[in-house]
Amino acid sequence: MRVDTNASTVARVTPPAPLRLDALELRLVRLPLLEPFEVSFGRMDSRLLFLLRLDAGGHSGWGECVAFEAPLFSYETVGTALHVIRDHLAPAILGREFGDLAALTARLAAFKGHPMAKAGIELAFVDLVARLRGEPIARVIGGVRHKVEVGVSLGIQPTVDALDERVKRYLGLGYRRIKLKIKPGADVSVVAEIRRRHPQILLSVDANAAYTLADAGLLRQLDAYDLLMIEQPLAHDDLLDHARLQKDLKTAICLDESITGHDRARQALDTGACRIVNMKIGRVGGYSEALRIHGLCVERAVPLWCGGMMESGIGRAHNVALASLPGFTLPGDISASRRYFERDVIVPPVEVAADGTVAVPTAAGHGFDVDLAFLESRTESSQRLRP
Ligand code: OSB
Ligand code: MG
Repeated sequence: MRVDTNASTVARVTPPAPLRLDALELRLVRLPLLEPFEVSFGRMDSRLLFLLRLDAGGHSGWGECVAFEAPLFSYETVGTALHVIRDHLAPAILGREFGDLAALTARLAAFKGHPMAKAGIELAFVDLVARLRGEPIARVIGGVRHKVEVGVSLGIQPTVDALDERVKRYLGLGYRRIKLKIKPGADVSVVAEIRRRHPQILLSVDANAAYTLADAGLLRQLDAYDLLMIEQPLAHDDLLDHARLQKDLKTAICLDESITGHDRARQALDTGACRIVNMKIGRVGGYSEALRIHGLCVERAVPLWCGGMMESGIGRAHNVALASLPGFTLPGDISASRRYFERDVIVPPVEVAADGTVAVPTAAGHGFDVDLAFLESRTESSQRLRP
């Protein structure tokens, strides 16, 4: 398949008529996690969700800013995103007309960095455009699948038995790939034992930047366990050391944190820093950049999959739409709502079918109803921005 990566030929996300943006609502909602989630940089017991509603001409679209509370994944936080959106991005777009997504992206591009803040706005814009067109987001962006394959990301556990109990649970639910979070001291021996107990499964690990090149010997030991990939072993902003490491590893490196946009993805592939790409719309700054990276990966036949940021159903629904694009060839970290939350902010919740897939919604926009009463009951703060 040949897909043109020229930005101008990426699917144009166009409303029926130019959209004048009337208001932007920013809402912080806290949901408890069903169980704590531990990764190499820390542990979370609840998720502070940052939801955005963009209004235009009496219609609205929903987005989610996936930043965490602390700058442990990347430099962004809920606090920095709130500031950047309220004081810079919203004033630049509210009261203005946009003929398509590219125009919105161009307007936001003047501001350096802060991809998760920008993406929150782009998500709401694309939901709004799709609703106005009466089409699901997947169709608007060029999706081709009716369902997407999913895997699960399992947090670090106190014992291998506790981890294995979860591996079995999610395999039993149909999930097609198991990803184990690792950190120094909880890596090779854990992977060895899970692989011994499950010789055939699609298995990967994610270090969330916990190692350095000095650990190359340890990371090479992972080559013995037939892993699909090692995700982000080295620093969050590194490419060059990953390229050196990849030369010495049989296992494919997948970059997550390091891929902050299209040019970084291109540089990663040009230098051999990774053989697989993790896509997160938030991390790369929104749909426009995500679509360009998708085109790049298709053009170069690089395996691509959709990562997750423990999103509410709103961000999750956007991920499902994105993963319906043809270049998403590996199972995504797109779990069911109940993998993290007892109750989600959308109805119905996202469900994983017994065959390890999530259905791509066919209703307009992101395809779900937002449970406004529940949202209101869990809201810690909200503000409505106007031109
Ligand atoms: O690196 O993908 C990651 C969770 C928190 C921070 C970083 C990551 C993750 C996950 C969970 O792996 C993905 C999900 O289920 O949403
Ligand atoms: Mg990751």
